Amino acid sequence: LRCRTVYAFAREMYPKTIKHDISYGTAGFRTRATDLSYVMYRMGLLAVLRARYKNAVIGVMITASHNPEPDNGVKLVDPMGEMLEQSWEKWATKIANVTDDKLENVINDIIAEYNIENMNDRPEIVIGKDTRPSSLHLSKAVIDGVLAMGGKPVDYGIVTTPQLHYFVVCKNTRRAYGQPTEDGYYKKLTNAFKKVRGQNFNNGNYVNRVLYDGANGVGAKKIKYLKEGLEGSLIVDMYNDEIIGSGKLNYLCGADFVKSQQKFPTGLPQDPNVRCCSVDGDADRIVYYYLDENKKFHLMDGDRIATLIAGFLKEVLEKTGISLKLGLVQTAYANGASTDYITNELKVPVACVPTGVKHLHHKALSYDIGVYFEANGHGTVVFKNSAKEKLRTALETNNLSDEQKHATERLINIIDIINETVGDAISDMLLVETILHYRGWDIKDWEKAYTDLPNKLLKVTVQDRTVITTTDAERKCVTPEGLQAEIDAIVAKYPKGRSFVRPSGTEDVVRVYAEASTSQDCDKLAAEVAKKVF
Ligand code: NG1
Ligand code: ZN
Repeated sequence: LRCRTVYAFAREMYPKTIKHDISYGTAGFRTRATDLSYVMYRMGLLAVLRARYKNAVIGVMITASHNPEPDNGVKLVDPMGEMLEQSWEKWATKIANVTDDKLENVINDIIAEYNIENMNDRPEIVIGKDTRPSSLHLSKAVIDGVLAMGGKPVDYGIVTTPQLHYFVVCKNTRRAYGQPTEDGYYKKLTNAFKKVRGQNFNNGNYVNRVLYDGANGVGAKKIKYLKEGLEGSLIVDMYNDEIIGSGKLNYLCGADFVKSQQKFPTGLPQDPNVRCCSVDGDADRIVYYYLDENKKFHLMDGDRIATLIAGFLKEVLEKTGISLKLGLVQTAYANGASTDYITNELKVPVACVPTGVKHLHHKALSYDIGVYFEANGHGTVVFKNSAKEKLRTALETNNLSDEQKHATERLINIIDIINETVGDAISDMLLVETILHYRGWDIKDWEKAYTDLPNKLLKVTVQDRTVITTTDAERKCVTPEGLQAEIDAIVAKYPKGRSFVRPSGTEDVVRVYAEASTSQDCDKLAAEVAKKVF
């Protein structure tokens, strides 16, 4: 009977209306919201199958992050907060593209492939959505899919992507990670933050006030609750908080706008030397920035957040006297100056992996403490369970000096400020603020660590972007044959030049990245390489 419901619903309520295929990429499915109803229904079905196979709670997040408001998207969240395992991405793509009359076959194929026998189990599927007007009916489609397949939908309503990851992990760890409620999330973060900050809210050049650009999305909605928990320890002045239906989501504001345009967003007061930050449309990315006395814009992107965090963790770790392996993970888009600084000044091991959070997260887990950030501001810190254990045991055995004890306590509290399940703009903001406060730094002090090399990111539209394939963490092209040699020859002409091209995983474009010692050179380098791709 259940199966009949699955297919009857599919045909009658959520017929496949779009002929062209879509594919489950680095950010799940993402396209115009009007094309997504049947995809959402089918993702509800798939989530239940995945949950039965893993015997765990699975998450479904409805969002198109930094894309314009009329777009939407969906991604599945695996039991420990990871992105959907790669081997299931192809099933997501298959189930989304099959015609209504063949849907049953694909579902049977998945059941057979993974030998799913517990088809009567009713696993929980945790569902969240961003503030896009389309998210409401799309989440209903997911819920219908979950119900039709016999799962139990748990609808968290409008939440940030990282909140949803947090709920999934809380549920799958039987609350060891925290309470699976929004209130539990805010309490965990703000309690740890206040503990580390202590009674002195300001310190040296640090003042406890930040201007916050909510991108007119969920990040604006949620900061209101966070602020209550902060109890004045940090003053978050919010801007761009016109939420549902304003049509302004991510428009001329938000982390993606600020990073890719390298511009101050609209909607914030242009006061000189004031610390500002912007989050994106689902609040999983953050960048900091300020305008100087001459209105010149200065950006502190994901690379700079990563180096701030890694430098701090290294110092505190040394003070604990406990030996744990700290490492940092970047992608090819990290500014070369940041990589030099981490290697030569911080002397922290740094790895480079292909674009996409799943690659960064995975690599970070190979360290005891792994810091990972994409240049665009998506990142977090992950701690191995054994590392946490080691810190706690050291504290309990009580043979630490006072300095070692304070450092160990500090580190343990800081773990609770961090959302380890995925990059989280709100948690990252609290972490950055904690470190700046600890150091007594204003935003200019922070910027002094190193100087970014001028850099440029271009999009080139080509007939078929898949003809470009890459290796060496996307830094070198394998095909088309000869392209890499041409890029090498161009790059060699520019001091400190670096450039690479790769097909985007989220848009139908090829991305061209370039950096060089001057912005004129950088522009020329990017243009020359782009010409070779076109
Ligand atoms: P693509 O479109 O594959 O470059 C973009 C970002 C990634 C990541 C994903 C997912 C850049 C250059 N690329 O991927 O870092 O955030 O979107 O949202 O920023
Ligand atoms: Zn996002």
